[in-house]
Amino acid sequence: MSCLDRSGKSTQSKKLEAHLQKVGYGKVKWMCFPNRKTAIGTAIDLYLRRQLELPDEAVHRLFSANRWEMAKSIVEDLKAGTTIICDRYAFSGVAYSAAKGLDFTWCQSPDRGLPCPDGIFFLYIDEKVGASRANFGDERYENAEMQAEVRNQFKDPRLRAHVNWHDVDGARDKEVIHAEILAAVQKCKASLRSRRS
Ligand code: NYM
Ligand code: MG
Repeated sequence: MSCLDRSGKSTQSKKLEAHLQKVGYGKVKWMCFPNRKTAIGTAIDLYLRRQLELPDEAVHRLFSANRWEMAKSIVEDLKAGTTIICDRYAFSGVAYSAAKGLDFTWCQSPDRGLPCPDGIFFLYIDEKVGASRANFGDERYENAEMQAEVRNQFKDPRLRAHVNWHDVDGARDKEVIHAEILAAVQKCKASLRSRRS
């Protein structure tokens, strides 16, 4: 899932994971980026909490390196038949850095070659809705102006090219959103199955 801050993506990605586990979907794994637990993730966490200053280009590369740290294990899990649900991925990396003024194509380049998701859910909310939600403003980027620019970047067709992209209105009831995501996941699974058979 890809999104603005406080759009409910963590809630939704965990709800999806719980549902798939419950219905016996096979092995399901939830993960998130940034993964703040790795060495690179520790630096990213400090940066987001404003305890470390880094040039925009450097932090962009760190976010990407944080995904590459996990790439091998993601591929192994997928090969073993595990379904991976990911709370943010490379799409957030490009949208947030491009929102700061970095060149869009330059931002895409370090993520080239990472495993590509079967479906992407972009939960969009008005920046005012995000700002009214709990804890908004604690971290770097959590201000209405930046969120509006990030939202703009998420509309760029270069981000959505060649991927199975879904825009999801994040201002609605949690259960309504969950049902919409679930229906799309089932459709995506059916089409993957028919392509493989
Ligand atoms: N973020 C996240 C980036 O700027 N680049 C990235 O590659 C990724 C994965 O980190 N404001 C930003 C978006 C968020 C922040 O993410 C932390 P979260 O999901 O709010 O913990
Ligand atoms: Mg956040």
